[in-house]
Amino acid sequence: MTKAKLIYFDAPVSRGEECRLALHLAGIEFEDVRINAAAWPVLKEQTPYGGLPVLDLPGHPPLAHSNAILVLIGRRHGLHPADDLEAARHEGMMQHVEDLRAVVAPTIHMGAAEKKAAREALMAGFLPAWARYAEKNISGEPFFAGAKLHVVDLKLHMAVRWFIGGKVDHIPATIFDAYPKLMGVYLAVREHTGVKSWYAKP
Ligand SMILES: N[C@@H](CCC(=O)N[C@@H](CS)C(=O)NCC(=O)O)C(=O)O
Repeated sequence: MTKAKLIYFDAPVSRGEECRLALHLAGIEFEDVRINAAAWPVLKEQTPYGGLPVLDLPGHPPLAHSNAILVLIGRRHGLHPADDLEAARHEGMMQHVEDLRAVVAPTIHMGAAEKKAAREALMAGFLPAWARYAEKNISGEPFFAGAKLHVVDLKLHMAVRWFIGGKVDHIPATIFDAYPKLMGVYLAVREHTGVKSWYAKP
């Protein structure tokens, strides 16, 4: 292996896409390995913790867990704070996004009636609370900590984009409209030159 390899499912979403964006913004040339569902059961057992993304760096054991991957890329390439306390504050928000995914992901494979009930319950409690806490901890503008984009912003962007696309059944696409700082991070990342250049790639 001569260059970094990011392994994820064949979709521009979630934990994999935020790591691809971080690698791209860091200027790291990497192999973008996209796994199809049929290949996953065999590969799963070969990954460190049974999940994707996995980052392979030449000469090192594979790295797993999106936040660990993002923090490593961020630290090495100026996309994560050098100050350890500020870094921990960013990592807290990154964990907040993981908490959101952990609660919503189990509803994806539910049957129709169970899914409707579960998501309506999330809309009545967990999701507005999640957004409120996210909003409360965004200290800057337009990004999480001010003028500069960090890996935490990529993570927040992917989380917001998941819901506001209107494709999560029983969750209105307007869910985050009342949270201007959260929406501001989403928009600022979407409009970032480096992010745009990733999506302009052939
Ligand atoms: N904590 C891990 C979670 C990894 C995870 O659950 N990834 C999902 C895709 S976003 C996955 O691999 N799902 C397939 C499976 O668990 O078999 C991370 O942050 O990367």
